[in-house]
Amino acid sequence: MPIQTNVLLSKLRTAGYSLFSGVPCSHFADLFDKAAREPGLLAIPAANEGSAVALAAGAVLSGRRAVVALQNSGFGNIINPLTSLLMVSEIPVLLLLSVRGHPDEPADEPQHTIMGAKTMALLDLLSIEWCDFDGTDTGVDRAIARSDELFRKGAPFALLFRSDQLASCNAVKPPPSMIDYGLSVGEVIDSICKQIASDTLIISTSGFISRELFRVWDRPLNLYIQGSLGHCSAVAAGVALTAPARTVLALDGDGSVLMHMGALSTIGYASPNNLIHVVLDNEGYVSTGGQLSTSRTSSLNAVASACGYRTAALCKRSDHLIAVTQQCLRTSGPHFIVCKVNRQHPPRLPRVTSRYSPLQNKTTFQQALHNGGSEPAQAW
Ligand SMILES: Cc1ncc(C[n+]2csc(CCOP(=O)(O)OP(=O)(O)O)c2C)c(N)n1
Repeated sequence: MPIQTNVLLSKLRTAGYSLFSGVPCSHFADLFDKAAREPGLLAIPAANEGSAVALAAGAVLSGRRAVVALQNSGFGNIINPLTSLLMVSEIPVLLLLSVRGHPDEPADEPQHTIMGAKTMALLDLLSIEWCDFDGTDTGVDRAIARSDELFRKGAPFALLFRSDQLASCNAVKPPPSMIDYGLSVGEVIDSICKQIASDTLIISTSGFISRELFRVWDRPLNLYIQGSLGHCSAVAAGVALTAPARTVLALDGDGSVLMHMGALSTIGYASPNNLIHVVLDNEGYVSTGGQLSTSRTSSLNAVASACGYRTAALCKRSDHLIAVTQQCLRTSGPHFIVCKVNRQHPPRLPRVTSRYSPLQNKTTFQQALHNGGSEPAQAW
């Protein structure tokens, strides 16, 4: 039996939780939106799970109770602040941890396999007490009561959620301004793919953006990064720096680029002149249900420019995007293009994994890269 998101949030409020942060998961489709509307709860979307934990720690230091919601793929992002700040200093937070890829569940996407099987073991290894949510109201009460006891001892507690355990899993309705952007992700990818040379290497980020590239122009020179959220641009920069004769296109999302924004500084410093970094900015986490990101209040192109990219542009219209892409193709990079996009995708967007495992995609990409380039092949 699922529990209503509202019920969960009101129980947390009653127990004294007044700060909510985290990074979404599709298991938490409306949790972030409802938390933002919950009276008395300060709900702040974080760019990275680690910063959500740190934000929560700050709130606890000033006397609040804080809860952080995250997917188990973001567990790796919190291990450092959890162990080296919260646990050693006895700053307690409650974690709502969604579990993707658990071996008991129907097969999930391959990027979840290892973390799905190891989440509980990792929590045990770190001596973090946890319990599996049983889907009932009393299950929440019990978890909150146990978290209360651990709060008094300064220890964290994790409540684990599986799919369909939160009832109102409706897609979040974005404010109208976001729907108004003329271009869709598919249209932007189509437009750019029509302009680039056929041997351009494309590295795309997790979720719908990779699935759109796969739908629009699947080819061996595409590397679809379906996990490792936020690392697409660094992988692309690594390829660009070591295969300087090739043009490399990174197709990133706003949630993704925000998650590891330090990569922009690395790229500006290393300055691969053959890199074009495109951010498809729909101002939210559309792949996990459309929760808001913080990109609306951040000028990503200004950040890229300040980090040392040679050019940085903001596009909202097709003709401008074409002109900017042409300019990027004619001149030395690294280039950065933020393209504001709406949230429309075709129904039944195909999954990359319907055709390739991550290993097959990597092998095909690597072979295609070496066949078309001047660098010697190194297979592993
Ligand atoms: C470290 C980590 N945290 C959370 C997730 C869950 N997740 C998968 S795709 C996604 C949304 C990415 O948003 P964005 O880059 O803006 O692309 P969009 O989905 O909006 O196209 C999230 C949060 C994840 N895969 N990894």
